[in-house]
Formats: sequence, C-alpha cells, structure tokens
Amino acid sequence: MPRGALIVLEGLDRSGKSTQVDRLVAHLQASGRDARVHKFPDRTTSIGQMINSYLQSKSELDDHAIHLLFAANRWECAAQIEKDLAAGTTVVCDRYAFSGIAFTAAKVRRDTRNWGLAALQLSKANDCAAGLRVSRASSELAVNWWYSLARLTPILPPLLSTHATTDTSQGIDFTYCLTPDTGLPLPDTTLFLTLSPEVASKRGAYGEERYETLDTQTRVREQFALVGREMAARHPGRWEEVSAEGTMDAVEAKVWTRVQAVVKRVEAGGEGSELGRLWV
Ligand code: 2DT
Ligand code: MG
Repeated sequence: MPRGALIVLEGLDRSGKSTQVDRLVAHLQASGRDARVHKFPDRTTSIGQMINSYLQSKSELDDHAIHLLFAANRWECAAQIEKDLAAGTTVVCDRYAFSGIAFTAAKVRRDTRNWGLAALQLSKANDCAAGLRVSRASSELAVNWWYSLARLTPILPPLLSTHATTDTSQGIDFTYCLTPDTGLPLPDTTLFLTLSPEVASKRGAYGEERYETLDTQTRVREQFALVGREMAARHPGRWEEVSAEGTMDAVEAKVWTRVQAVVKRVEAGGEGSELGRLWV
C-alpha cells in the first residue's frame, strides 16, 4: 500500500488557511482517500496549553523558550503523523515548522545600545549637576539648566524606549529558528497562501491574540519570504505560493489542483516518493 502524502498549508492570519484545510480534506475524502488534519499549535496537549496561555497573554515566556515549545509541540505529534502516513492516510497540517520560523524570526528586540548610550549621557549630566552644585563655580543659569536636566532623568528612559521599539534588528537568529524542527517529517508540499497583510487586516478585525497586529503580520510576511527561499535551496519543488486574494472557491480550486498532483505522485511510488526529513 502506498503511503499517504504530507500536505501543509501556511499563511498569515486571515489568509483563509483553516477554511482551505477543511475544503481540501473534503476533496480528499470525496476522492476516496483517508485524510486527517493536524492543526499547529495543537492546543490540546500539555505543551499546547502552555502555548495557548502565552498566545492569550496569560503568561510571559522568553522568546527562545516559546519557540522551543512550538517545536516540541510538533515533535510530540510527529510519531502519530508518521503512523498515519504509513497507513496510507493523507495528513494535512494547518501551519507547521514554517510558521515557527517566521513568527519567531519576525520578533524585534529593543535596541539596548541606544539604551546604554542614553544611560551614559544621563549619568554624565547627573555628575555635572552634582559637580556644579558643590563647586558653585559656574553661573546660576548653568546650574539651573543642569538641575532641570537631572530632574528629567526618571522620565527620559520611557520616552527613549518608544523610539527604541522601532529598531528592526532581529531578535533571534534565523538559523537558530529553523534548527529545532530538523528531522521532522518533510511535507511533500507546502502551499503558502499569499495575501498582503493590509488586505488580510481588512478581512475582519484581528482577534485578541498575540501577533495579530498589522505591524507583526507585515514582519512575519517578510520572514515567510526568507523561509520560501530556504526551502527552494534545501528542498526544491516543495514550497509553492498560492494567491489567496480571490474568492474562497477560486482558492479552493487552485489548492485542490496542486494537492491532487502531489498526492498522485506519492501514490505512484518510485524515486523520491519516500518520506523525507526536514532540513536534512
Ligand atoms: P493560529 O492562529 O493558527 O491558531 O496560530 N505560531 C504558530 C508560532 O509563533 N509558532 C509556531 O510554530 C506556530 C505553529 C502563529 C496561533 C499563532 O501561533 C503562531 C499564530
Ligand atoms: Mg490566529
């Protein structure tokens, strides 16, 4: 019996992924195939509950820690996915390791260098103020000016931090982001549903969860482009962009056409049809 195919749908929030996953499974079943959905994150496991609480801002976690939990959440499902594939079931994943990379790599950190510089300048100002108070060598005007600046000191850091958040340096290295998923079952194809973040945001208000802002989605979109490039280099032919701008029916037709071709290729067996390993 041929193995089942591993199909992944990826995309930004509001790209219509979950709808398309449901419609794809309906097509697969109507064509006489067994199909099963895995939604990531899988919030039903104990790791998934930690992720859920983080996404709902009920808990805070270090960026590395949550990244590894998302990967662990895939690893705890990997054996079941492989079992299903071996039994001939087509497995459709709603997000996979690629969301893991894109969402973490899109995180920004506050620019600590600016903070350091600001702190240095402020401490110098304080020193001067103290020095002037003691020596009374300068004019009253200069003394007053330094005193005013020194008294502003406590409110300056929050003001500076507003500027610091616009820094676009990456919080976590891209290679670090993809490493924990190395060795997971390699999808036979990943369809990346493309939709501009602006159009996505007009499809209805974003929910309450972390990451559901236009700013974050725009940065995630940029990282997904890098993921696509990485896939082209490491696993050519397994990453396809599908425009999600049209109607649900139009997108559904495009997705089904592509998936059918892949499923048939896997079912035919032959060279290159065995299950691969991600990034290996
Ligand atoms: P949903 O909106 O699809 O429930 O996703 N995410 C997801 C990550 O940051 N890393 C991951 O590995 C995965 C699978 C994307 C919830 C959010 O979790 C993000 C959106
Ligand atoms: Mg969401």
